[in-house]
Formats: sequence, structure tokens, C-alpha cells
Amino acid sequence: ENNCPQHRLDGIVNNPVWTWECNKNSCQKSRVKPGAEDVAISLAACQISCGPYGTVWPYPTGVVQLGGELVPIDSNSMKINEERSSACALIKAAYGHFELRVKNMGSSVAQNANGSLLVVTLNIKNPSQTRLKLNSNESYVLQITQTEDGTINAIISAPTYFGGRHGLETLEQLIIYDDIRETLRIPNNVYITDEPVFSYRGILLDTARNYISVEVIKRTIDGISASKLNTFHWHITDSQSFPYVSESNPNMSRLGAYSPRQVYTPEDVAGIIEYARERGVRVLPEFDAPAHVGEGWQDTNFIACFGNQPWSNYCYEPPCGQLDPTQPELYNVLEGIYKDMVKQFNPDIFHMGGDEVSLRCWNSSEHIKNWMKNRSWSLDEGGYMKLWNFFQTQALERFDRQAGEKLPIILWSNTLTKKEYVEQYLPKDRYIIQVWTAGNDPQISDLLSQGYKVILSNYDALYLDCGFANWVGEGTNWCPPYKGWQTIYDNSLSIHGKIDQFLGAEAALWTEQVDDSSVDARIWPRAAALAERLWSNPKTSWRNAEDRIHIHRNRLVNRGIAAEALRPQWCNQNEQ
Ligand code: CP6
Repeated sequence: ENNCPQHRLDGIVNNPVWTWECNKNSCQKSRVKPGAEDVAISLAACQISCGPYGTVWPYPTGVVQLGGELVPIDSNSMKINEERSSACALIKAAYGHFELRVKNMGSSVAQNANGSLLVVTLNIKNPSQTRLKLNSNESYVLQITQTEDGTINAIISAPTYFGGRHGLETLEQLIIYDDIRETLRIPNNVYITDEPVFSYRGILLDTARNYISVEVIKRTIDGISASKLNTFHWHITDSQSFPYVSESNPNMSRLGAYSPRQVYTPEDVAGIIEYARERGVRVLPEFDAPAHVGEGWQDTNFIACFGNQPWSNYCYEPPCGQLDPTQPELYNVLEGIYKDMVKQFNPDIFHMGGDEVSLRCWNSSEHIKNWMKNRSWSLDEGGYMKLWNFFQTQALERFDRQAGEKLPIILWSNTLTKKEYVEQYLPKDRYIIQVWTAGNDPQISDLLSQGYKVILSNYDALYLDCGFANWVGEGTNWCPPYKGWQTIYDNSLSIHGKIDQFLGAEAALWTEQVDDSSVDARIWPRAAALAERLWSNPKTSWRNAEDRIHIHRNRLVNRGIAAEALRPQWCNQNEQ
């Protein structure tokens, strides 16, 4: 009996009342010296007693042999085995990030100089594959052994850099801090084979409702890589602002950014992409159209309904703004933006938005209605789908011209993706549908039975902004309630059958009520629950993950991410 909301307390200790002393393959607790509050002591205990996966998050999907003794290592002398590791700048970078973090683990005072030497070998079969793709192999094998002279050999073998980097992440998670001897320890008999169940594992961040700094974006990418997610979906523009500096259309950020400094320059973008690549993360740009536009387009006549009142007649969220598909010049501007994005992002997939198009907005423009009448298109849903398809087809043509190849295109679920229109207008070998309505929306099974590939972002589990005070309208909250990590963890993709048509899923943080000061806590550690859902596809509920997610949350905090707490610290102490 205890009063904590979790079913098992054994082994989780990060309260200063107790500390852990580890040797061989066991840890013992005793009264702690006052002030030794390092949360990392909980790792020491958990590596032993948190079950077969130790502290590893997300848990590995293959063989897991986590044994031997917890031997001390000297973090100042560890090194990468350059002769046996594949030559590749990315591998060096990833090892560098690993080494820096391990040196900062636990106390920053002297590490155990008597500890073993840790030698890391990264054996990558295809080191030249440096661009993550949907079919990239992210598997790895990690082996840890100890030689006669005490050296610890950690050998990571993987088909690609991306798998190898995950292996390095697992290796880092196996290193624990023993606060009595102020030393790092590692199990010396490990064999793990691992690969993700789903290939698309994303986080969306909206940088248009509130500007998000480059620093916070990079920190978000840190959390993504620490949790073995692989996609940073950058919802970079919307009706409220246009912070993206387009070299083809420089006026757009001049007119549309919140301030001259609240922009993303080509240098910022390049820095973020490189930062992400070293951490195994794809940066997926979204240029949302034809709805969700407005700011930045003021010197054109391509926008219908911008700022119309009352907004609820013309859009789903104020301020309204929607492209007028009948303007031939519009497509030149779009092509310029695509050109800039293709050049900068070199994307393997592109997101064209397509959400929340208001037919009533188009229907309020005499010009658009006359243009449609001239083509004998009806002014009803069917007619507006033709108009929308007219837009989407030309936009895609311009995109393709710039990309030079037919990349997969993601669109949000919308009216055009309903079963009566989707096959007519959106070829299934070209479009991936990101479904954002409720998890029980029949559109999901419709799309699956029609053969579409789907990414799941059902708002009733995966919208991280849901459940905060309303900012528009009266009396209702923004898609309440707040979604706990348990809801996200248990949001299984298997329940929909046709699991092979799911590329994966994505948690979304829309930022109407979020800025730099709260991004970390709104995303973490809840997005880590999605990470295990997608990497491991657990067959059991969140209850079996609870011990480890607390540990992983502490790990994120130690890595500089202001992740939310999940329970009182009181729950973390063992009674004796
Ligand atoms: N912005 C954009 C949004 C939302 C979408 N697209 C949204 C819609 C409903 C809820 C939360 C967010 N704010 N561009 C939908 C994909 Cl509940």
C-alpha cells in the first residue's frame, strides 16, 4: 500500500534521504550525506531493478542481454576506436556529443581515474548514407565486453549512420552515476539488437503563432534524438506570422514576421538542419496552403478573407486568410517558396499542409464565384473540391519542378481526403495523409481500406497543446482535457489494423498559448511516451513503462530540457 499513483516503487530512488552504493551486480541503499541530490543516483538503482530493459527508453525490440557487473569507467580517458570505426564526419560528431554528455554526467568533480578505459567502435556498413529516408534502416547491434586488462569495449554495428547513432544513445543510457564513489559505471556484459517498429516518428512545432527561438528549436531536437524519435516537423508559417526568410520573396518575412529579429534566416535554417542531421533527425518543412496564410502576403492580392469578421464565418481560427486559387501569379510566388525550401532543406518528404480550408471563405468572394461559374463548376462542396484540386495540382506541379524528383507529399486530413473525393484527387502513390481528427474517426479506416499511407496525429491523444485555457470564443477550453503521457503511450496504432500502412505518428505542439518559456515542458516528457509507442509498439499498457519514463524524464532534465515532473519526489524514495 502506498499513496503514489504508480504501482511499483522498488528501485526508484532520487530523493536525498537515501543514496545507492553499487558494486558488482547489486546496489545497496543507505542514509545519504546531506546535499547529495543528484538525480542520477536513481539510474544506478534502476539499471539493476527496473526490469529487463534497465533504464533504456524506448525499450529495445530485439535481443536484450543486460548483464555482468557494473564496472567503473574513467570518463576522461574514453575514446572512439578510429581504426575500426567507419570514417564519416557524422560519426565523429555523434561520438563528440556522446562524450561531452558522459563527461558531464553526475558530479562535475574528479571522475574515477582508476576506472576502466571505455573504447567505442562504430561499425557502419553504409557510412555514405547521410540523408534519412522513410525506408532507411535504423537498426543497430550493441555489444559491451571487458578484456583481461579491464578495457571496456562497446561495439556498435549498424547498416546506416542513423542506426549507429541510436546505438550510441542506448550506450549512453547504460552508463550510470554512482554517487558514493563519484564514478560512472557500465554493465560489462551486454548484447542488444534493436530497431524501430515504425519509420516515421515525429514532433510538430508551430513557429508562427508564437516565435520560437533557434535555441529552443535545437533543444527540442535534443529531446527528439534522446528519445529515438526521428522527425522534426517544422510548421514554419501560418496566418499569424511569416518568420521564414524566403530568398525568392524577401518581402514576406519583412511584412509577416513579428519583428525583424523574429525570423529564420538561411543561416538559421542551415544550422538547424545540420544540428538535426548529426542527431539523426530529419527536418521536415511544412508550407501550409491554401488555408492558414495571411501575414506576409499583404503586398499581393492572392489572399481571400484575411482578417474578415466575424472570423467564424470564414475560417477555423482567427485571423482568417486563404489563398485565391484563381490568381495565375500566385503559383509563381509559391514556386519561389518551394525553390527556397527545396534548396535549403533538401527534403526527402515535403508537407503541403492542406488543413482547415474554409469553403465559406471562397464562397464569399464574387471574383472566385464568377471564375467558377465560367467553368460551370457548381458552388457547392463538389465544386469547391474542383477548385481546391485546381490549386493543389498546380502547386504540386510547381513543387515538382523545383524538387526535380517526385517526393512523397504529406497533406493533413481534410474535406479533400474524405473517401468520396480522395481517390479522384489525391494519388495514393504520391500522397501520405496525416490524420489529425479523433482516433475513432471513420476516415482513418476509410483511408486505410482505400490503400493510403497514414501518419497518425489524432488530437485526442497527440495534440500537446490541448487542454489549456481558451484564447478565443467563450466558455470552452481548447480541445480539453490535457493529455497525460499515459494517453499518449496507450494510443496504439495496432487498434486500426493494417499496421503496415501506418508510417508512424506525430505529436503536435501548436503554439497559440506557448512560447520559448514553455515549449520544453509542454513537449517533454509526454513526447517520449510517443517515442516508445512508435519505436517498441508495446503490447502492455503504460503501467509497465512507468518506472522507466521517470528515469527518462530525469535524463531529459540532465540534458538541459525543462521536462515536466510526473509525480511527487516523495514517491521516489524507498521506505525502510
Ligand atoms: N493550426 C493549424 C491549428 C490546428 C490545425 N492546423 C489545430 C486545429 C484543431 C485543434 C488544434 C490545432 N491550430 N495550422 C489543424 C491541423 Cl483542436
